[in-house]
Amino acid sequence: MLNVVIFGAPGSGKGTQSELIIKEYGLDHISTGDVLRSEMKNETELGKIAKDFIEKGQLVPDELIVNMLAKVLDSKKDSKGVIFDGFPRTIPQAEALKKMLNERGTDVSVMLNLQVDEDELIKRLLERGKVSGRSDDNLETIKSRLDVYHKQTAPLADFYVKEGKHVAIKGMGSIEDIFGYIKEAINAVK
Ligand code: B4P
Repeated sequence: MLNVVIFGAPGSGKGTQSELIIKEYGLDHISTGDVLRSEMKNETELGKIAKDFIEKGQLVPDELIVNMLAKVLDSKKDSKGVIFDGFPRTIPQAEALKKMLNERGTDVSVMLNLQVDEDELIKRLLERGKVSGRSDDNLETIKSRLDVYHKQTAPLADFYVKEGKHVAIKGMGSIEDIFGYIKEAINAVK
């Protein structure tokens, strides 16, 4: 299986690039952000809990995310590979993902770390906020999301460096150029 983790700060283009990767490689897509937004829309128990965290720009607790992910992963049993978009976001999530994949006889193939300057991230998210209707795309929440990213998520890069899976990707410039760098990284492990 070709399992790709797409990683980066909020607004770094994980969702945008995932769509192109799916088209090119025929992978299944698991976006924890999308799953959580759908749970919120349907006002499920998980959605109600997640809403409080997301609106404050905080991460949803690991246990809830890991249980949610295990269920989604089981629904993709016959897949030729998965792109994990927005997951893992903490070390415990990365450890849980490794265990879940190993139990299914597979592992992460590559982790793509999108590198984007902070000013550009804020600009993109404010721009998206004008049309997305997302309650977390406002300046105050964006700032706390970036703070949470630096404290809880960025240290995860080292986890994948140690696993020998980490590839830094220049995430500034045109969407097509960035996708070109991503294809090089995926083709090297496929
Ligand atoms: P996510 O849904 O994962 O979203 P994101 O980090 O905000 O955005 P992404 O990087 O996908 O940006 P996009 O491509 O859309 O998370 C939302 C929240 O859910 C989190 O804050 C957290 O609370 C919760 N959550 C999710 N997963 C979790 C987990 N595992 N554990 C705990 N909590 C979790 O790009 C952004 C914008 O930039 C778009 O408008 C796009 O058009 C634009 N753009 C993209 N590439 C561009 C480029 N090259 N140039 C110019 N603009 C570009």
